[in-house]
Amino acid sequence: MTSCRKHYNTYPPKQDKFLIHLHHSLTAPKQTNKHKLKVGDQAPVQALMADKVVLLDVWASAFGSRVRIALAEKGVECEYKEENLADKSPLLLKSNPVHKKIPVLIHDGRPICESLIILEYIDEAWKDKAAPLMPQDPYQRANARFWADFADKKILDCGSRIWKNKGHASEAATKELIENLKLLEGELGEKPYFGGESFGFMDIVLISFYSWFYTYETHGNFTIEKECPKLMVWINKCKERDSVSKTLAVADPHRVYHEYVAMLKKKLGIE
Ligand SMILES: N[C@@H](CCC(=O)N[C@@H](CS)C(=O)NCC(=O)O)C(=O)O
Repeated sequence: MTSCRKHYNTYPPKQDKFLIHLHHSLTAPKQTNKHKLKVGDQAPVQALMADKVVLLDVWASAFGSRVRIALAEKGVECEYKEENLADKSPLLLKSNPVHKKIPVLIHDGRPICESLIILEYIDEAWKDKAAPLMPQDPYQRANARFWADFADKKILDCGSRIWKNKGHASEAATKELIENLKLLEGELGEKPYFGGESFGFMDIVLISFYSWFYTYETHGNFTIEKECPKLMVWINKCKERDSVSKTLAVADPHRVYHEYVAMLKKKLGIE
């Protein structure tokens, strides 16, 4: 528990430009035309409060990473608050009293929970800021939601069973994960991105797990490159984007393995 607390408290590291950017963006709010204060302005505080965005998160979380990627895609600045899951803040408990989990996005004082719901919220709340993340066609939107739900149900579950177990249980989980990744690769097909020509919702959902792929590959003794070469091409294409590369620089796959998973294993008493 102590090492866990120490671990969380050391984050974000001072040199982390991305998070410092997120933090500074709130302490020095941009004076957009909409919020520029004029002499005689009756509601300066509300003007500065408008579009106040806070993210309760944990650096290694795939669910949190996807929110950070979506915010970056939309160019939305936020105040980042690193949570200690071993000692959750009153703000987290108040903002997500049902699940008590990160990520939570707080927009103008109103909390939004569950990462997939947060992604759709970001897309709708800042629809004029950048290209839509969700497909425009209702059928394709339903399809994107189906695969996002599939990824969330299968990847974390198989991945966790890989590194939490040994022997047959770990091998079975590895086999299952590879089968699921192949299904996702099949859905991608020959398209550059899941939604077609442009990076969007389902890409954000799946690439957020990349931080954990190194852990799954190392424990499961396989490589995605060999098992799912087309998925690997897609991964590399996603990593070319600023939103993804900056997020993955924080949730670095090696750091997740050596620091975060090592901490969890110690906590769970796994050798
Ligand atoms: N379905 C949730 C999952 C979020 C989740 O599992 N968060 C974990 C960290 S990655 C958490 O906050 N766990 C704290 C707990 O279970 O007490 C989402 O998509 O946001």
